[in-house]
Order: sequence, then C-alpha cells, then structure tokens
Amino acid sequence: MKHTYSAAHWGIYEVDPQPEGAPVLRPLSADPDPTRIGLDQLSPEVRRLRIARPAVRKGWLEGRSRDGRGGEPFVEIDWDEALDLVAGEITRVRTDWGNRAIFAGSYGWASAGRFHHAQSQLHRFYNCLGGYARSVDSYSLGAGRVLMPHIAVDMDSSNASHTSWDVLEDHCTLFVSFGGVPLKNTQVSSSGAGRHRARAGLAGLASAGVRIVNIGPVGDNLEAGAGVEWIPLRPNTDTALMLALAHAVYHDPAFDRAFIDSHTVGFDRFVPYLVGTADGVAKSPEWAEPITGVPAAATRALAAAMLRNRTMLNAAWALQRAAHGEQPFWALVTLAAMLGQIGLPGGGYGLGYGAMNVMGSAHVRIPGPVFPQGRNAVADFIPCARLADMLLHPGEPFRYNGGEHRYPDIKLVHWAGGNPFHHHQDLNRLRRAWARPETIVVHEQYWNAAARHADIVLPASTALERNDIGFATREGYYIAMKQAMAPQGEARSDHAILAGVAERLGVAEAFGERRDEMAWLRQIYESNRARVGETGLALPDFDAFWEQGLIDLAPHDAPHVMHADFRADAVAHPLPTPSGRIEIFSERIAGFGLGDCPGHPVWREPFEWLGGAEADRFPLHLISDQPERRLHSQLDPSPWSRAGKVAGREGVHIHPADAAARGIGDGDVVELFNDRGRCLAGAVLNERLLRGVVRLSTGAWYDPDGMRDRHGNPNVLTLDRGSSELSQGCSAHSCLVDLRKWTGEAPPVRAFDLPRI
Ligand SMILES: Nc1nc2c(c(=O)[nH]1)N[C@H]1C(S)=C(S)[C@@H](COP(=O)(O)OP(=O)(O)OC[C@H]3O[C@@H](n4cnc5c(=O)[nH]c(N)nc54)[C@H](O)[C@@H]3O)O[C@H]1N2
Ligand SMILES: Nc1nc2c(c(=O)[nH]1)N[C@H]1C(S)=C(S)[C@@H](COP(=O)(O)OP(=O)(O)OC[C@H]3O[C@@H](n4cnc5c(=O)[nH]c(N)nc54)[C@H](O)[C@@H]3O)O[C@H]1N2
Ligand SMILES: [Mo]
Repeated sequence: MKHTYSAAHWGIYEVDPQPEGAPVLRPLSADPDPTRIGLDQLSPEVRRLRIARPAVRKGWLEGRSRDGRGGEPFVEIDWDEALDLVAGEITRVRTDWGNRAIFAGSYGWASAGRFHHAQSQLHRFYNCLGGYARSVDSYSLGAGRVLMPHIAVDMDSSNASHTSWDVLEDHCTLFVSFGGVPLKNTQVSSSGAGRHRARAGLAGLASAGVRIVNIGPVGDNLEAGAGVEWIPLRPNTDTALMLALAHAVYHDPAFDRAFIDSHTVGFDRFVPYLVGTADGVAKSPEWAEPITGVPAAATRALAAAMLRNRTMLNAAWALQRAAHGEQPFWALVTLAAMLGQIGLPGGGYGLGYGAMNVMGSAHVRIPGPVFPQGRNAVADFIPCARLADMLLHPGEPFRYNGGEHRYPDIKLVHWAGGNPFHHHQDLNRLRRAWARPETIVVHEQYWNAAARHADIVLPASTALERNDIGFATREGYYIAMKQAMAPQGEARSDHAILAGVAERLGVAEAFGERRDEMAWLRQIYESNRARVGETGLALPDFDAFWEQGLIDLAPHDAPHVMHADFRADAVAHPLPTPSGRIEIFSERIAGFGLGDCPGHPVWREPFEWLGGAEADRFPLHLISDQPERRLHSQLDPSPWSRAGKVAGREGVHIHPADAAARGIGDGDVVELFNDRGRCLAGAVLNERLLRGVVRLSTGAWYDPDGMRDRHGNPNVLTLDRGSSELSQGCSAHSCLVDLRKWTGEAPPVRAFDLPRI
C-alpha cells in the first residue's frame, strides 16, 4: 500500500497505516537531516498517558470547590455530560460577568495542521459567542515582537525573510553569533519543519572558510567543525558587548557613515550615549570588560575585523527572553547598521539563525492556508507572559507598548493546545494564581500538568487521528495529513469538541458553517490556492493535492537577501517604521516615556545577573534553554526523551570547577534552589560552559512536591516579571540560583504516573 504523509512541528513523516494498531512512521525520505524527535510518539510509554475519557476534578464536580487543583482525583463522565457542563459554565459566566471574564488566550504550540489548530478553533468558537479575553505576543519573542516593528520590521516578516544559507556561504566572510546556532533548535519549525537545513548551512560556511565566532555563556551551541571561536560572555550582558563593539567601530578610521545617513534615523541622538557625553560614561571596550568578562583587546580586534569583512551578525532569541530583552536586538541592528552591510549578500544582521529550521530558507514565501477565526468583540487582553499577574491582580493597571491597560477579572479559563505548567515562569506563583478562577477547562491529549490542574478535562485527538493540511512559511511543502488511525479512547478533535458545545449554545451554524472536516479542508485549501494564484504560483486543485499527498515547492527555491530591496531603494521600498528607515533612535518609543526603555539602545542591569548584589546569595546564573530531545513538554514521556535523562531527571549542565566546589560528581542528583522554588536534576559536568553558569533545559514534566519539583523543571526557579514596560515579555533567562548535592535517597519522579480516577 502507498504510504501517506503527516506533519509535526519537528518534521514530515511518511506514514504506513496498518490494518490493525498503530501506523509506522518514517521521516520524509527527501529530508537530508531528519530528527529523532517524535519517531516513538506511538510507543506504549507515550500512549499509556493519553486521556481516555472526559474527566472532572472531584472537588469541583461535588461542590465547585477551587481548592485541590493539581492534587485531587478525577471522575470520568461521558461526552454528553461533559459538554453540558462546559456549556453550562460558559453560560453562567457570560450571564453573571460577561464575556470578558473568560480567558481563552490559550497560548501554546499545540500540533501542526492548519485546520485542527487548537487555538484557532477555540478563538473562532468564542468569537461566535461575543468574544473572550485574549493574549498577545509570544513567550518566544515577547520583547522582540514589540520592539522590532518600531525600529525595522515585524518579527513574522523578519523570520520569513532571513538571508538564505546559500548566500551566506557564497558571500559572508565573518559570521558572529550571540547565543550560537544550536542545531537542537533547528529541528523544529512552527507548523511543520520540511527539509532540515541548518547543519548543512553551517557546514557550508565552515568549508567556504568563513570565520565563525560564537559569543555567549555556552560554548557547545555552535557546531561547525574545529574552527569555531568561542568568546565566553556573562549571561544577559550581550548588549554591553554590542555597545562596546559599536564604540570601537565608531572610532575606527574605516567607519563610514554613508549607510547610516541614507538608511537610518536617529544615529546622532545615540552617539552622545555611546561616547559618554550624555551620561559621563563612554561605552568603550574597557567599560564593558568588567560587565561582560570579555577582554577589551578582544572586543577591539573583533570590531576591527567586522569592519573589514563581509559580516553577518546574529542573535539568538534567548537574548530577548530576559530582562530588558529589547536591548540586545536593538543594539545588534544598530551595530549592523554602523557596519553598513544591511541588505548586502552575506552581510547585515540575523535574529535567530538557530531558533528554527525556517531561518535561512531558500524556499518560496507564499501565504498559507488559514482557518478563519472571526472577530473578537472583547477588547481586554494581556501580553501572554503576564498570565499569573492577570489572575492575581484583576483590575490593576499594566503598561504595554505605550498604552496603559487593566487586567480583566477572569472567572473561567479555557485552554486548548498549550501547557502553562510548562511555559510559565515561577510555577509556585502560577499555582497560587491558578487557584483564583472559578472554573478551568482544558483540552489535552495527555495527562500532563496542564490536564492535572484543570477542573474539566476533555481528551483531544492527535494529528495522526484526523485529516488536516500541513503548511509552514518557507518550509517548502503542502502536506495532505491523512488520518492514519482511529482516535485513542474517546478522544475527539478540538473542532468536534467545540462544535458540540456550540450546538448546546445555539451557535453551531456560525461555528461550523455546516461543513464537515473534509469540507473545511477543501474550503481553506481552495481559498488559499486562489490567494497563492495571485502571486503567480499555480497550485493543483484540492482533489489533486489530496490524491498526490505532497506538494513540493522546491522548484521555486531562490537565493534570498534580507533587506536587499530596502538597501537598493529606501524610498521605493521603505521599512514599515514611522520614518521608513531603520530607527536607531525611535521618537515613538521615546514618546512612551518609559524609564526602562528609552529612545535608543542602552545597557541596563538585568533583574538578576552575576554582576548584581543577589549573586552573593545565589551565585549561579540559570539558563533554561530549549530541550534537545522534545518540543517543550511535548513527548517528554517518549523513550527518546527519557533516554536523555540523568538519574531519571533532567540533566543540569555545570562547569566541573563549580561542581567540584560543591562536591558534585557527574550523574549525581542535585537540588537547584532560590527564594522562589527548588527542583531536583541530574548533574552533567561540562567544560564548555562559563563558570558560574548552569543550564537546565525546559520541558521535564512538572512534578511538584510542595515548593519542590522532583523532575528538573526550571520554571519553578525562574522569575515571573515583564522584560520591560514596553513589551512585558517573558524574562526566564534572567535567573540566579544555587545548587547542592542531594544526599540520601532521592524521591522518585511521579510525573509520568496517571492521576487517580
Ligand atoms: N524557563 C523557560 N520557559 C520557557 C521558555 C524558555 O526558554 N525558558 N521558552 C518559552 C517558549 S519560547 C515557548 S514557545 C513556550 C512553549 O510552551 P507551550 O507551547 O505551552 O508548550 P508545549 O509543551 O508545546 O505545549 C503544547 C501542549 O498542547 C498539547 N497539544 C498538542 N496538540 C494538541 C491538539 O491538537 N489539541 C489540544 N487540545 N492540545 C494539543 C500538547 O500535549 C502540549 O501539552 O515555553 C516558554 N517557556
Ligand atoms: N528541539 C527543540 N527545538 C526548539 C524548541 C524545543 O522545544 N525543542 N522550541 C522552539 C521554540 S518555541 C523557540 S521560541 C526557539 C527558541 O530559540 P532560542 O531562544 O534561540 O533557543 P534557546 O535554546 O532558549 O537559546 C539559544 C541559545 O542561547 C543561549 N543563551 C541563553 N542566554 C544567553 C545570553 O544571555 N547570552 C548569550 N549570548 N546566549 C545565551 C543558550 O545557551 C542557547 O544555546 O526554539 C525552537 N526550537
Ligand atoms: Mo517559543
């Protein structure tokens, strides 16, 4: 039998359905570097954690009690009862409090597929009912998303328009990355990674003789052969180093301001800060040295080399997932503008080569199929990372992107396709916040912490259990994601679940438009085909696409240079900023009058860092980066993810000298702690880490035992504070901890136990 296809965020599969039982998955044969993530998603270890039937927390069922979330047993009920309960709660809350008391922001990655996109389904559903309190931005790019449209271009356009690897290989001679190009991250692209290209991209740079410099606290996140230079840097001090590089460039005889004059605004308002006439402090390499730990001579040498090479500057997104996260992006763009190579092949800046597979793609950019969400009649919103603030402080004001807003008073939380007990910071605080709403409804596939902390749990099907269309920007494919197996247990798609509730609330027709699953796929594909047709690219009709299984867009590949049009003619191709140019000084941001984000890039001390006073008590900077063997918390129970654990827990990387000072050996169970919480982890001694830095990747399923997590979830330690009053982004990477060896017997991990039913 001919195989079918399926798409996941980490790759495309060839699927051999079996007459009985689970289908067999293989990575797409055309993928030069497929990932192992997800190949055992149908293993017994994963399948046993599926939610079989709708379930309600006992205390809530019996007396609507809010206590006991995350601790009580569940009672299984049938679908009709469950949908009646959900419809009843929605009606009650809408009647008593209005739609703005319903939070359905529902941040998260869910699964790939354009129709069964859980958030789109949920948002459309509530829009049919008069709206919901929503969330904006992302945990990924909280600060970047708000900053970049003011100074250059929005992040979605930026991500979709990076200079392609082939151009870098041919033209770049110096590639400098702040935060590496971690191949672990490029396994993934939101909505479906196609051909994995980053490993070959880096290898291409190395074999072309490009000088590659990696700057940051972590030395093993840029693997391109032997030649990579590593400049260790204290976490969260990239901005200070970028300013020092700018200072050295400014005083270099080779500095030429032609590009500054023709393509940017505000440089002359930044220079007094840079040279120190504004505040008495020149941002020189000597000034930066005690902040960053980078010797001034090395900074000067690098700045000189940047001016004399075709230089690509790159920054990892992690840099802005921190206190004052706008500053490293703004400083990087400013430094690149001073080098004058933005829009030239192989020169300029990148924001996130190494964040996802899409970066550096040569595939065509066309609009993708979308499931229409309708209009939200409720104005209330939060920046997504202000979740706990909202629940704890209803009615209180917050600043965001120049405006002043108030947190809505939330009575009902409805989540589909995200795991707040994965993604949010300071989980002990989140648990206090989570006890506030009257009702919490969660659609989940697995009995993870999000499901366990809900009142009403509705089992969702997986991508392999439904029909869908796969497509991701510049990933090069349309994928006919054909259902390959029956849903496990009584799981239903988010669409079917919400259609059931919509029927009870009298909006079935508005929500479903009388289309079944296949009719929706046909509709969203055909309307997309018409839009794509306008760009001159002819797609086959739906039936041909569905029959064929895959549309390969590779014949339309073309080398791409970011900002080439803008460089060639800034008048004909202005940037979407107020001035149409790159804004080194932003009148608009300056006009917001924010103490923590003035009108040009600045160095501000992070909330927590190794140079701050708190480092006396907690002398280690915690980096909680993306995990190598899974996507966030997804598939943590899989054999592949578990094979990466140390002593049954997530591995925490620590410099051998820091370990020795604490009597810790490789493989020991250790406890990380600060004032916010504690967690256990398994020690991994790693010399390619700056001393004073520990790295514990995210995504170990949360396993609370009081204030302590037993499994290695870094978010019991991280700080829940907006990156600045401009963006209110997630600042997870600004976090100090200490760590000690665990003596005696370590408590067993319970994260993968099923709840009591
Ligand atoms: N400390 C720290 N914290 C971080 C970060 C960090 O760097 N450091 N990174 C942050 C970032 S960048 C991100 S993007 C977030 C990620 O946070 P999330 O996106 O919330 O994490 P996931 O584990 O991907 O959660 C997706 C959930 O959706 C479920 N799911 C999958 N498919 C479906 C479906 O079809 N229907 C339904 N109903 N559910 C489905 C999965 O089982 C899973 O539980 O984490 C953030 N948190
Ligand atoms: N396998 C896998 N891939 C993923 C994901 C996943 O969960 N699993 N998640 C995806 C998502 S949602 C996102 S948003 C992207 C995120 O992409 P990124 O934000 O780029 O990913 P991170 O792994 O958090 O961090 C990248 C690197 O920055 C380094 N770093 C941290 N702090 C600093 C600092 O202050 N200075 C410097 N110079 N370096 C620092 C880290 O050590 C790490 O090696 O990854 C995506 N890719
Ligand atoms: Mo993300």
